[in-house]
Amino acid sequence: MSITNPSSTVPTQIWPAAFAERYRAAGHWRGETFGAWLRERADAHPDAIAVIGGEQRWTYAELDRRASALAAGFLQSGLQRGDRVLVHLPNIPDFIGVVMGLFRAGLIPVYALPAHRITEIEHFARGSAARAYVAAAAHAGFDYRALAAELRGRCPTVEQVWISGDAGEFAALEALYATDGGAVPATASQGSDVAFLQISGGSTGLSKLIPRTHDDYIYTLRESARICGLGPASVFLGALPIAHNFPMSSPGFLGTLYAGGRVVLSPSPDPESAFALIEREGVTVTSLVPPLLLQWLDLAPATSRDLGSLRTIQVGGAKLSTEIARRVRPVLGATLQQVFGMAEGLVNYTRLDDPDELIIRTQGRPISPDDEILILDDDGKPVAPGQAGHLLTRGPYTIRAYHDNPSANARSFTEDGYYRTGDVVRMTPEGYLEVQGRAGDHINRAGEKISAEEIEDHLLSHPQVFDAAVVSVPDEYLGERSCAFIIPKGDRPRPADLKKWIRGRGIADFKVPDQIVFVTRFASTAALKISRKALRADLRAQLLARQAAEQPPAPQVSR
Ligand code: AMP
Ligand code: DBH
Repeated sequence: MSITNPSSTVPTQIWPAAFAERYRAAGHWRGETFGAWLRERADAHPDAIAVIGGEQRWTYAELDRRASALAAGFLQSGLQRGDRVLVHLPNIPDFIGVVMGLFRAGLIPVYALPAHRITEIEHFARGSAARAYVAAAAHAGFDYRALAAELRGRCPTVEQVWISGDAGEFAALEALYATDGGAVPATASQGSDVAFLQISGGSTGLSKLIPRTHDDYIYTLRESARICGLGPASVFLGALPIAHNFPMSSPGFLGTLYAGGRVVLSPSPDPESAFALIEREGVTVTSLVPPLLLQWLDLAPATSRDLGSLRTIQVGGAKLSTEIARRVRPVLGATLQQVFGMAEGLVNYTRLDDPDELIIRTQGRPISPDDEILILDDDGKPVAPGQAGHLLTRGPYTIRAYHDNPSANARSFTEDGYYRTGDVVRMTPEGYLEVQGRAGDHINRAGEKISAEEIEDHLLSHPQVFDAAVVSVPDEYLGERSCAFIIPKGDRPRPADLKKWIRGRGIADFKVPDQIVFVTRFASTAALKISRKALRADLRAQLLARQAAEQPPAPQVSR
C-alpha cells in the first residue's frame, strides 16, 4: 500500500540556479516575506489607516493584529504550514485580513473570483488539494454557504469552512479574530517559498493554478509601487474584484500596503459606488478594465461628486482603444497609465511621465531590466523590428511552471524557460509593446478571460447538442463577447433554455455565451478533419462577414 505524503503536494516554483543567483545579486529578490513586511509597516506607522471598507477602518496595527489572530486560529484548527486554503471573498476588509493571516501562518491562499461557482471552485479545490474554504455568507445575491455545503459534499479534503458574516451551519471568521495571536511570529515562510496560487484566465480548458513566490511577487510590488509613484499619501481604490492579479498587485492593494498607503474597497465597480468613495476618501489611484473606464467617462461629467483627488487611472486586462484613451485626462483630470500584465508574471506599464502619444498608443514596457522579451513569427524565428509576432517572456517574476500540470507546462513553456503568453504584440522603436491580439482561442470579455474549449465541453454535454464551437466576436462595449455555434441533435433547444442550462452547470456567469447561433454543419470540409482552432477562425470570419453585409446573421440568433 502506498502512503501519500500530503506535504509532497506543497506547491513549488523553481528557477534554474544561475537565474536565481542573478535575480538575488541584482537585488530583485531580497528574501522578504508577506508576513514580515506587514509587521514592519505596522511597527513603523501603527496608526496610519491601511484598509477601509463598508463601516470598517483598520489601521496598520489593527491589520497586523488581525493577521496574527487569524494565523493562530487557522493553525489551531489543524491546518499546517503549506496547506492550501481557498479564498472566495468579495471586496471587503476580511479579504485582506484573511490573506495576510494565511501568509503569516505560512498557509497558501488559492484565489477565486466572486463570480466563480461550484464547478470552478471544485476544480481549484481538487487541483490544489485545498484543506479549507473561506467565503462571504452572501454577495451580489448569491449565497456562498450553499456553495460551501456542496463543496464539502464533493471534496471531503476540504475539512474547514469559515464564513465572513452570518456563518449559518459553518464556523464564523469573526470568532477567529478573537484568537490570541501574540505568540505568532511575523512570518513562517522564506522568500523562495510559494506564497499563494493565482488563477490563470484559462486559454485552453479549465483554469490553471499559478504558484508565485514571496521573492518574485514582492519584487513586482516594490517596483510597481515605485513606477506608479505610490507612497504613504496614496489612496488606492479597489473597484475591480481584488482577487484579480491586476488590482491585487499592479500595484493594486498589495502594492499600496507595501508602500504604506491606504486601500479603499468598493463592493461594486459601478461608477456611483466608486465616485462616492473617491470623494469621501480622497482616492488618488485606481485600476479599471476598458469597459468600466468607458462607463466612468460617460458618467463623470454629470456627477455631483468631487473626483479632484484622482491622480492616476490605470487601465488594463484588455486592449484599450486610442480614442477612449485620449478622453481620460480631459474628462477625469488624471494621468492614464496603461497596464498589460498576466497572472503568470510579466507586467508592462506606461510610465507616468511618458509623452502622451506613448501613453495613449502603447501598453507600456516591462517592469524589470531583467524581463526578457521575444517576439517570434509562426516558425519560431524573431520578427523584424517593429513587426508583430508571438510574445514569449522569462524573467524574475514570470513563472517557470504551473502547479501540477505537466501537459499545460509542456505547451506553455519553451525548453529554455520562456513562457508563451499567447499574445501577439509588436515593439515600438522606444521599446514599448503594442498588443495586436491573441493567437489562442480565448475570449477576453471585459478583461475576464474565457476558454472556448471549457465552454464547448459544457455545451457538448447537453443532450440536444451534437457539436459546438465557441468564438469571440468584437463588441463595442465589452471588447469581445462570446458566440456559441451549435449543431443541434434532434430538436433544436431554445437559446434561452440553453443559456439557463449552462448557468445551471455551476460556472461563472461571465462564461455563459452571449450569443447562440444554430447551424446545420460546420464547414464544407468534414468538420472532424480540420482543427478546432481553424474551425473557430472560420466560423468567426463567416459571422463577421455576415454582420458586415448586414444580412440577418443566421437562423435564430439570440443575445
Ligand atoms: P490572465 O491570463 O487572466 O492573467 O490574463 C492575461 C492576459 O490578458 C494577457 O495575456 C493579455 O491577453 C490580456 N491583457 C492584459 N492586459 C492587457 C492590455 N492592457 N491590453 C491587451 N490585453 C491585455
Ligand atoms: O489581465 C491581467 O491578468 C492583468 C492585467 C494587468 C494582470 O495580471 C496584471 C496587470 O498584473
